[in-house]
Amino acid sequence: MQWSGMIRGDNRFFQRKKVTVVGSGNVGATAAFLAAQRELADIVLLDVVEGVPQGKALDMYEASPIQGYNANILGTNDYADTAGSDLVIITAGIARKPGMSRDDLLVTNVNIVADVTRKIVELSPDAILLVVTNPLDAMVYTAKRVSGFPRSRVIGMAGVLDSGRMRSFIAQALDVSIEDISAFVLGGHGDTMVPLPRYSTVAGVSITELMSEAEVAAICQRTAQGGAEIVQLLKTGSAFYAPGAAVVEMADAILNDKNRVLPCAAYLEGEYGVNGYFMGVPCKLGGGGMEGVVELDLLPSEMEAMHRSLESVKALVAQVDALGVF
Ligand code: A3D
Repeated sequence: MQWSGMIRGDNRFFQRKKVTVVGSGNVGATAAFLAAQRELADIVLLDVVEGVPQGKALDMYEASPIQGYNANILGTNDYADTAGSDLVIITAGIARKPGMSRDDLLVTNVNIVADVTRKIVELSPDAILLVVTNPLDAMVYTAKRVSGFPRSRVIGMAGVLDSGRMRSFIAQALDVSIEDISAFVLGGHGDTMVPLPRYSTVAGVSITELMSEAEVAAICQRTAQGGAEIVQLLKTGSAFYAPGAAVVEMADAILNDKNRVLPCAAYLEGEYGVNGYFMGVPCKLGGGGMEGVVELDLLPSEMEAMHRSLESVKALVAQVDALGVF
């Protein structure tokens, strides 16, 4: 058999959209694998550790004929390979272990995220940055400050994961399909996150009409502690399957310009009475990134919970500012 006029080698790579995943640990590798399986883009997996991104990328590529997906996956330690990325997912940093809160990671991770962001934006000035590293609200703030990108192109992942956890607990409690459940968890990605039962529904019916107050409260409590529950069980690190899936849900909305309405950490400019901080709010997510904030009519008690959560975000941001990394 003979082919003519074929484009080969380097020219063939990156005809699709290009996604870089920085950090080839648990979340990064899971997100890369899920994104490849959905054929969202060609993927560059980068890490500081030599061999690991290369090994994981090759392993994923070797799974492609078995699973039947077309995506090039490159593992690297060299930022030159990330040039011209459309979307960059930042998962680099340390994860928590039992007894640690997300906030305990701040000092180590702020330097890592600042360094990664500097190197990424130099070679991908038009990219959309999707930050995952914890403490999320402070790390996405760091990426915004360092990159100088508009708010549409710096987004944090947290709400999709937290809402996913809430949806799974609702499905279990009511014994109904996860397909008919939606949920919204807003606020910061910490113990003060704000699950919104009124806006969490089964086939459009609020769970406040389907469960007792005590059952709703138990679900909200388990949602807010969802990350710690997994850390307690794993003992060596934190969750990665659901976080990886949440990242890919957002990547899909962006790369395929879906205009989904998803809870994301967005830089607020007056919405919800917040100015100059990242908070989890419903956003329109499409080809331009964070294309708009959806302002829900919150009850005074819900608004109070948002502002309590804002206080913890502010405390984290003050710590970042005090470290003088910018
Ligand atoms: P882990 O499996 O330890 O992977 C982190 C990876 O980052 C490792 O492979 C490191 O080698 C790599 N790394 C460290 N420094 C650098 C650097 N300067 N440049 C490039 N790579 C580097 O952790 P994980 O994947 O489980 O978690 C990663 C981060 O995501 C942690 O901070 C977690 O807390 C966070 N996380 C956030 C959520 C949210 O919902 C926001 C969920 C799950 C995990």
